[in-house]
Formats: sequence, C-alpha cells, structure tokens
Amino acid sequence: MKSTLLCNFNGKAGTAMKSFIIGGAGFVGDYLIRYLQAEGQKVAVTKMPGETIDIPDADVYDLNILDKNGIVDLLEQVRPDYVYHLAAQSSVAVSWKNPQLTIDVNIKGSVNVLEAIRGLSHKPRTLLIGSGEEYGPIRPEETPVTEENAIRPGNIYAATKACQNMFGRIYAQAFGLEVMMVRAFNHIGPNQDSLFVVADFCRQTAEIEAGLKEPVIKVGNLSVARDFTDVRDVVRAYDLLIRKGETGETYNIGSGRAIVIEDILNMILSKSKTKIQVEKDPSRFRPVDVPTIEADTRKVYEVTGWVPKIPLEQTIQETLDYWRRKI
Ligand code: A2R
Repeated sequence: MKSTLLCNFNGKAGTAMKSFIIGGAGFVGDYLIRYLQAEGQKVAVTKMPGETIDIPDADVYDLNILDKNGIVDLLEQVRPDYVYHLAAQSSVAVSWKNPQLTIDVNIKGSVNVLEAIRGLSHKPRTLLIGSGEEYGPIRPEETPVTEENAIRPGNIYAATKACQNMFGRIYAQAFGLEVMMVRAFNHIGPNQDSLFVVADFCRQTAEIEAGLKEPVIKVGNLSVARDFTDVRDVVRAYDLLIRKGETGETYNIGSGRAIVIEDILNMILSKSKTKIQVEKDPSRFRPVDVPTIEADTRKVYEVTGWVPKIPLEQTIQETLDYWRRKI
C-alpha cells in the first residue's frame, strides 16, 4: 500500500510541523491558529482559564505563564517545532493603570517561557512578540525607525516589551536558544478589542448607526501618526520569520507608512451615511504620547521577502462591517 506523506511548509517530506502558540485566545492568536492550520501545521494553543478558543482541530490547553512548571509540562507534552509567544498584557492604557500586572506578565512571564525552553532536550524555534512602542519618542531624523535605533520606551507596556526583547537576545547568545524577536507596529482587523483605536472608532460608528448612541464620536489625541498593518499580513510575517529569521535578531513588522489618527477617523466617518460629530474626551488621552511611529521594514523583507498585501482601506472597511454585524 502506498503511504501518504505529509509535506510541511518547508517542503520537507515527513510529519507536519507542530506549532505551539502561548496566549492564543487573543486577537492575533485567532488569526495565527487559522493561518498555520491552513498551511498544514498541527497547532497546539494555550489560553487563560476562563477564555475560550473554538477552532476545530486545535489542541487547546489552559496556562497562566506565571506558572513556569505549567509551561514546562506542556512543552514536554506537545514537543513543538515552533513556539509563538503571544501571551501578554497588551494594552498601553491598562499598563498605566496596572503596572505591576503588566510587569509580571510581560517580563516575568516571558522569562518563564524562555527558561522552560532552555530546559528542554528538543528545543523549538521561538518567536517573541514585541512592539513598535519599544522605540519610544522617535526623532524626525530617525524615521522610519530601524531595528538598530536607540530604544527609549515611553510607557510601562513599552518598557516591559523592551525588556522581553533584551532577554530574548541574551538567551539566544548565552544559551544558544533559537529565539527571534519581532517589534510589531499597530495591527488591526475584524475582531480586535475596542480598547484599540481603529476598533474603538469603528465600534462607536456602528453603535451610532444602530441608534444605540448619540451621534457623537469620542476621541483621544488625533494628531499622532502610527504605522498600521492588517493582522492577516502580520501573522504571515510571523510564520515566515519563525522559519527563516536569524537567531537572536529583532525584526520590525509594519507597513512602513505612518498615518495620522485623524486621517483614519476621517476614513471611517466617510464610510458612514450618518452625520457624526467628533468630540475630544480627556480620558482617552495618554499621559505620554509619541508623535510619530513608523517602521523601517527592510530587514524582515531581506530575510523573508515579506511585504504587507492588504490595503488599509480594505482593513478599515472590513473592521467597520465586523462591528456593524456585531452591534
Ligand atoms: O488578558 P486576557 O485574559 O485577555 O488574556 C491574554 C493572554 N494573557 C495571558 N496568558 C497567559 N498567562 C498570563 N498571565 C496572561 N495574561 C494575559 O494573552 C490574551 O488572551 C493573550 C494576548 O492577547 P491580546 O491581549 O488580544 O493581544 P494580541 O493583540 O493578540 O497581541 C499578541 C501579542 C501580544 O504580546 C501583544 O503585546 C503584541 O502581540 O502586540
């Protein structure tokens, strides 16, 4: 009888590659699980107790990354080829309100993951997800910002992610772990929590259209510029980098183009037939805000050939339509 050989994404005949996603119940996790499955991988994923992941064929486990032994047990059980570390307290706003939690989860939790991997006999290639926020105030002459730029984190979340990045490099250099780091700039798309600006504006617009809210959209600082990428492009970059990235290296993931938040707001409002007023809401302003964040993405391109494919206009339309369905 002829046996069927599975082909992994590298084109190598054998069993399918196995990915382990830590913190997969969030916005990015959902897209990453589905993307890797579509690429023919087996996917195991962790979530916080109480969260749900309802994706067929994904092996789902409960894990709090503050429990180092729990990470070790799961890694020994799953024996993955790749580990994507997504688990985080991922909101800048929450990091100002709860620095201790942010520091525990994002620093201690990440070191727990690295330590757990260090103790394994079969060491998976690992991707740590950091943030463009790590760069902090980027000077005009430093834009678009490269991975070699000085980092001057301007908020608690950014500082924790910068720390995670340093630990990743140290574990790669000192212990030979195959760890790569990314600095992801703003990623957006359907299903994102409305704590984040594009989802927030789309949600408010959909609520106004449905008559659930007076026709006034509440906004924070509209003058800052950020680099937005569709989450589906982002997870494609993660998959390429975990296979092709160089150990100990950091890669920016972004569109390479900063857009002023006011332009994003106007793009959303132009898609609505309802007349909507804009009102500044002091509670939405951050204690410190970086004026422009824009990525230089040549490094990821050189190693993987990745460039984002989905236009901003399409992502915004799909995000608005998602909120219209949800409301
Ligand atoms: O905070 P929750 O309950 O929504 O759970 C989040 C989870 N998480 C944890 N997992 C294990 N142990 C913990 N102590 C812990 N604390 C939080 O990580 C959530 O399910 C997941 C992160 O998902 P999101 O907050 O939706 O982040 P997203 O947008 O998927 O970003 C993925 C990564 C994060 O490292 C971001 O900082 C970075 O990309 O931009």
